[in-house]
Amino acid sequence: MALKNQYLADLLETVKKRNPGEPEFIQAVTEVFMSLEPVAEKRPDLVEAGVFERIVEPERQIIFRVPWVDDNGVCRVNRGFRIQFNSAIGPYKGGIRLHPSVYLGIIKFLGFEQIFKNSLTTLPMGGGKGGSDFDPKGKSDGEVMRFCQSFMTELCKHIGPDTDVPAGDIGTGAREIGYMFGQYKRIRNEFTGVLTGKGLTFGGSLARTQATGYGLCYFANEMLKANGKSFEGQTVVISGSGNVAIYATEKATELGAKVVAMSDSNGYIYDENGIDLAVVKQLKEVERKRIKEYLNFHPEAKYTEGCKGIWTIPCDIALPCATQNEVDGESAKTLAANGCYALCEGANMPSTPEAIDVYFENNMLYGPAKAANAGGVAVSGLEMSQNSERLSWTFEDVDNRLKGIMKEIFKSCDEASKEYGMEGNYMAGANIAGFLKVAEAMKAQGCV
Ligand code: NDP
Ligand code: 2IT
Repeated sequence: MALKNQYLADLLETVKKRNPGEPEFIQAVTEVFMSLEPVAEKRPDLVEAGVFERIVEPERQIIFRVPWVDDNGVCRVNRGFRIQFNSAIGPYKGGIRLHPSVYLGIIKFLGFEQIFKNSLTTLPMGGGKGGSDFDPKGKSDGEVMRFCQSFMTELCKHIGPDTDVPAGDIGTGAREIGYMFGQYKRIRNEFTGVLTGKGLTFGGSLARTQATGYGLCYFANEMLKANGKSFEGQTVVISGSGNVAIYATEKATELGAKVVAMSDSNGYIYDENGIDLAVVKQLKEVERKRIKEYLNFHPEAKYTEGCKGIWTIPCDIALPCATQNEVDGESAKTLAANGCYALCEGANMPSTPEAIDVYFENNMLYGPAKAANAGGVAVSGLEMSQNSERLSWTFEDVDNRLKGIMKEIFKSCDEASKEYGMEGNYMAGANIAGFLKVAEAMKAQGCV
């Protein structure tokens, strides 16, 4: 589908020319522009203020060398990134991805999405993202620590609790955040909430570990409720077996669903009795092993090599929680043909544009990432508040606030979709509602 609004179509061409070789970034911008066409028509003041031109250009892009010494004494080199995309409504905020596939285009698409997501949370956070092509898999704790220290040795010059507050993402969990926090504190000689997702003994928030997965289910629950459905008795397929997937499985199960499949980058398990989450937690959170080993505990389950086949498992609700573009048009068609009526995104941009078309063609309920997975960064925002007031709130308090925020996010998406004549299109609703708050702030602050 092409853009009908000439102004946005021309601007998209400029973005393509200015950012060659970054298909994921172009994909993210195209999707947002498609949703914003009615806004560009209705709000010439925002066009005049140059908001659209400015919002697609990062405020700052930092790329740096990350040298570290491996266990054999060999000097290794990775590339580090931090994209400070937009600070109109608050300090830059967003995770750090450590994965061999990381390059500028991935961090830019993630940073761009983060602007709108953070805006939707109702908390004062701008958009940013960072990462490296370092692969923590198969590395010793010592190697991971030396990498993290080297990464932070450069990054600490550019971040701060009122400037830019990184957090976890793929490959960055509590271990990595701990090492990075230690190095920041050592170099800057200050104990501040400069990172979120910290350990509970040094400023971390209760419920941050659970927040993205739980928040995803809270959002999905609102979407289901608004359409006369619920998780109760439903069969759910969840891709990934990392932080988001594990806590989505936990909450979906608590809400009455049966999760029958999970995956990692090697393959997927199908357990028709429902996934035994204690086994997955032990394998993934403690032992850092492959999902295939689930069979050692449940030989009656089935394991299949490769990721894509997970979407051929019949389900009512699908929750992709692994990575970008993991659901393509063909997988989406299979899901729909097998009776899947709702898909809610835990991962960032897990659906290709072709897949999204299929969801709408089949009247599936579609919960877009920016809204559905905002629970993680929302609780990061709550961690920042707790750090500022040097207090920590109870699990129940944080979880209740998270629930309230996800409810509010669903409401904003629903209302914006109605206001702009696209009722039930929560993707358009999320893009429009997320955009408008940032756009008003950018207009008010002038051409900066
Ligand atoms: P983790 O590193 O904890 O887990 C990632 C999971 O996805 C692993 O099971 C991993 O398998 C799988 N995976 C990663 N890359 C690929 C790939 N290229 N192909 C197939 N499988 C892959 O990360 P998170 O759970 O934190 O993140 C998952 C998704 O959720 C990401 O898209 C992230 O951006 C998004 N997200 C995360 C938030 C958070 O708070 N953590 C917040 C909002 C969104 P393997 O171990 O084999 O690599
Ligand atoms: O994609 C995301 O929202 C995250 N990885 C979480 C970011 C954060 O700052 O908690």
